[in-house]
Amino acid sequence: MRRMFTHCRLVSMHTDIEQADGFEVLDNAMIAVENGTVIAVGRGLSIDGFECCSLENRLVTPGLIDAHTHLVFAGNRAKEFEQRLNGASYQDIARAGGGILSTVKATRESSLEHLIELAIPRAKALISDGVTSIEIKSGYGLTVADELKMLRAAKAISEHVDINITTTLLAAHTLPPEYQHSADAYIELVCNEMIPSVAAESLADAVDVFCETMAFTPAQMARVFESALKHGLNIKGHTEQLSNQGGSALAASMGALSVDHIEYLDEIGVKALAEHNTVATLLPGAFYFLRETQKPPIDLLRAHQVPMAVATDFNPGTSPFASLTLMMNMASTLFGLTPKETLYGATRHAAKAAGLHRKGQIAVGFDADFSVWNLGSPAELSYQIGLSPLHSRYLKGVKTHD
Ligand code: DI6
Ligand code: FE
Repeated sequence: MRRMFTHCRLVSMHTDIEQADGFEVLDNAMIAVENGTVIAVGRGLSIDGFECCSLENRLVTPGLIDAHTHLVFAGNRAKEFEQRLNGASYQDIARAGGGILSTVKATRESSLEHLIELAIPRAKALISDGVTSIEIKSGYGLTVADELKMLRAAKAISEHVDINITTTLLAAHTLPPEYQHSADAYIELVCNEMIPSVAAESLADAVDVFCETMAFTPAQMARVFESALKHGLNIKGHTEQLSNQGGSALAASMGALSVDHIEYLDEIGVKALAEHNTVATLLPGAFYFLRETQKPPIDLLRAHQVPMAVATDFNPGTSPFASLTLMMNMASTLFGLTPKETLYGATRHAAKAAGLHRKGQIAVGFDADFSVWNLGSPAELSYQIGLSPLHSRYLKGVKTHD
């Protein structure tokens, strides 16, 4: 299939962020696609041998990428939202057996089919926001069978809706009740049984760990990462969300694709991200919903030129928000990112965070995943919320949504 998209107002995200202040919008641009891959971009390309498709002077961006979600789960945590507003903290609720563990209980009790059924409308909500790729984590199973069930459910979503999915094993999310007094034994289970099973069945692209006083120590995280790396999986961390444990620097030094949350990251940590080319993934939904006051160190991240991704962290406990453009808005209003930084965060840098080397830009050699918008300028993407400006989406050059 050779297809030429004409009349694009193109925001390719191909230019390095350091090189330009404002958005670069190329009017009347063309995108040539062969077998799902972009083979030429620019003005005045020859259309010989191409099937032509005019995008009618609409704004075209790379398909948005949500690089951090917990889209597969059962139950909801509205009660805890209420408890927090009555004075309990996220940590208090977790200590009392609620929090992540209440979602674990509901998820364990659900069949694979039911988990898929619950996840589909969440994926559709992201899709209607212009998302073409999502990363989905496990972490609400915490047994070999239930973690595999979650990953199978995550992968199956793409059989029902047009979306590209990457999966991450987050078995080290919290300590399951069966291991309450033997964290190291649980870590052994993760390293010696879960990671090998997941790798053998190609059920995950990466392995994640929640490194926090209420979860796992940096040393335990390092053991999980060593096993992941040995099995050829990427690594990434939930780090410095509620306190500074030094997890981000350790994860970066081991080659993590990204470290996520990072409200409590210090300059030593920021320097480690810069040195190891690790993406800083900002999750403003969790910051907002937990009414956190400590902001991630945006100025330091900028000063050290650390790429920043923006993601939903969609989950029932700390970020029940299935809208990436809302997160882009929050990254601006709560953390001070410019609209341009937020679009990099939801495209090019998100691709890097998710290990998607052929996505996130509209450029030669990249997958032809793009979103077409009824918008005047790219800055408007994170400006108005709830008005569904998406016109259409293309995955590998094929139209998938109107
Ligand atoms: N940090 C978070 O914000 C999510 N996981 C994590 O490690 C929350 C997960 C949940 O509360 O269900
Ligand atoms: Fe998360």
